[in-house]
This record gives sequence, C-alpha cells and structure tokens, in this order.
Amino acid sequence: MKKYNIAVVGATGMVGRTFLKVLEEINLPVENYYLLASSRSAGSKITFMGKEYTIEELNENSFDRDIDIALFSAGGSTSEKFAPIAASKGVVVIDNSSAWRMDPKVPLVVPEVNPEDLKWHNGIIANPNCSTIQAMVALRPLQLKYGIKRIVYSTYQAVSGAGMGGYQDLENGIKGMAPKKFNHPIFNNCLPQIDVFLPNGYTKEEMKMVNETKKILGDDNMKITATTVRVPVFDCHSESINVELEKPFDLDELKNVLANAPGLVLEDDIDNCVYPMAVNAKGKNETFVGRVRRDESLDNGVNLWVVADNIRKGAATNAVQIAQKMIEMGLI
Ligand code: 25A
Ligand code: L14
Repeated sequence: MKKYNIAVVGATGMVGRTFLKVLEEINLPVENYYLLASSRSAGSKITFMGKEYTIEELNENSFDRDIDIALFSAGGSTSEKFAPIAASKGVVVIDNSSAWRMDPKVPLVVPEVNPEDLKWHNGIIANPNCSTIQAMVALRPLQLKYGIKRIVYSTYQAVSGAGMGGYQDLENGIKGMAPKKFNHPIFNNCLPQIDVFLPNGYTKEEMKMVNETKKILGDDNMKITATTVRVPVFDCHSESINVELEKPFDLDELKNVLANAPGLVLEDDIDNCVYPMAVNAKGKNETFVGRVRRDESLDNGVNLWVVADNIRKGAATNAVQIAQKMIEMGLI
C-alpha cells in the first residue's frame, strides 16, 4: 500500500495543534510528516506520534520535495501566497482559510456531504467555515429527503474560532483585563460581530455561511440568511437553524433521518433535558443535533439546535477526513 508524505502548515496554531492530535487518532498510511510555521516558532520542537519534530519556517522552497498532501491553517494571506506554490509542485493542498473557498475552480468539501466534488480539484481543496461545516452535516440529509427552500441561521460561536488571540481575550477578560483580539469585551457579553462588516450590513462570517451553504449543497436559488454571534464560551459553536422544507414531513421520520445521517448524532430527549451542549461536544469529531421540533408558523418548517467542536469538525477533523476520503477514493 502506498504511503504518503504530509506537511502541516501553521502547525503551532490552535487549529494546527489539533491537526496533529487528529492525525495521531486517525490512522492514515503516512511515511513522513513535515511541520511548518512562521519564523516566530521555527526551530521549536513538538512531540508528535512519539517522535520529536523541529518546526521549519515556511518559504517558497518548502514544497521542493516529495510531499503528497499539505494541510494549511496559517491564515488567509499565507494560504493565498503559498497554496498555489505548493499546488504547482504537485502537492494537494487542503486549506482551512477563507482565501479559496468561493473560487469556482476550488472544491469546497464536507466529506459526509459532497465527497464527489473532490474529483474535480486542481491542487487546492477548501475546508469550509466552521459554522458552515456543522450546519451541512445536519442539513444535507434533510435536503436529500425533503428538499430545502429556506434557511435562517443564528449562531453562538466560541472564542477559539478567533485563534489563540480569541482564547486569551476571554481568559484575560475573566480577570478584568481589556480585550486585544476583539473590539469589545467578550467576558459576560455577546458580540453580534464575527469578522468584518460588508457593504450590505452583514458580517463576512454571515455571508460565508450564506454563500458556502449554496456552493456545498449545490443550489444557488436556496434562500438563506444568517446572524452570527460571538459568546463567552471557549470551545464549540452552537447554532439555531430554522429550515423551510419543500415537502411535508412526519416529525418522527425526520428525526430518524437525522439519527441515521453520517457524522451526525441525534441527542433529543427533552423529558430528560437531553440536547446538544458545547461542554459535551468538546473534543469530539461528530456533529450533534437536538431540540428538533416543528416550526408551527410554517407549513413545512423545522427548528434544529446543532453543536460541534469548531476546532475539530469545524476545522482540523474535517480537513484530515478530506485527506482520508481522497486516499479511499484513489484520488491521491
Ligand atoms: O486573520 P488571518 O490572517 O486570516 O488568520 C486567522 C487566524 O485564525 C486561525 C489562525 O490562528 C490564523 O492565524 N485560524 C485559521 N484557520 C482557522 C479556523 N478554521 C483558524 N482559527 C479557527 N478556525 P492561530 O493563532 O491558531 O494559528 C496561527 C498559525 O499560523 C502560523 N503562521 C502565521 N503566519 C504564518 C504562519 N505560518 C507560516 N507562515 C506565516 N507567514 C502560526 O505560526 C500558527 O501556527 P507562528 O509561528 O506565527 O505561531 C507561533 C506561536 O505564536 C503564538 N501565536 C500565534 N498567533 C497568536 C499567538 N499568540 C498570541 N496571539 C496570536 N494571535 C502561539 O503560541 C503559536 O504557537
Ligand atoms: O472563515 O472567528 O474559517 O470564529 C473561522 C473562525 C473566520 C472567523 C473562517 C471565527 C474563520 C471565525
């Protein structure tokens, strides 16, 4: 069996460290790993797979060797510059940033949802936004069974989505210190702004959810709106999702569809106060759905509560699963 060489770009970051954890858990046929980051951490050592690795500084020549797959999570500008360099050397880049997601030549993939899109890549595959990924895992089975007309997203997003800086703002805020990463205190607060504002009054995070959903579900006509909110939670994004389906549904049957969907766990037992929660989803690779109930203001409406670990399924796990799926499908 072929063995692969894998590079991790941004290995010292929040997502990068989780790439390494997930790679230790998921057994891929790997020969060599190369761990890269900026000059800030070049030369530092990381123990991974029981071996000590030295972090290398990323540069134009980093991919001038036998590398099959590069997992990138070092921010948009690094991906913009270095992903094409890697791809031109025959490396398959799986990129976590938002730089390439809406490029029509770049597949945007959640492996449980649209694995067939992996076939038409040109060297770069984009990992969707964390909030989009977990929504897709819950919505694809409903789209296939009932059709989707309209989606209303409201998110409750963890500070870890903003990297190390976001984490530190909440830790320091608890101690009464001023924020550095966010423009307002996050402790004891909710911020109705994630990423920058766009001319239409939405944030970039909100429009990522709208546009990425259409691309992944393959339906430009779907009606979608979103409000994304940062909450004082360290890990795991929670989402309220209101969906208008095309076809009528039986609620028990719909719950059954969700219970049997790949990558999704139904946690819905209101008699015992069981529903998905951030504290339980932490460290898990699955997406959790609950509070499944009819929207009584619509003919074919349903409300869902969806929770996942934004650094795992929302970033690192999804990217590693893309690599795993490509190997399985014989695409690398
Ligand atoms: O705004 P941008 O540019 O789009 O970036 C968004 C940021 O979000 C994170 C990631 O931050 C990214 O920088 N991120 C990316 N995708 C994400 C996702 N899907 C995501 N967050 C959530 N969901 P991060 O801090 O977690 O990780 C940054 C990693 O990228 C490396 N890096 C940065 N510039 C680079 C580069 N690698 C190569 N070339 C470049 N030009 C970075 O390496 C890290 O691995 P580093 O050497 O710079 O980091 C060393 C140590 O520095 C500390 N640190 C990093 N960032 C911060 C920080 N400390 C305080 N505040 C910070 N903001 C850490 O201790 C790290 O170990
Ligand atoms: O587009 O700050 O992948 O929570 C994911 C995390 C954007 C910001 C992306 C956050 C980023 C988001």
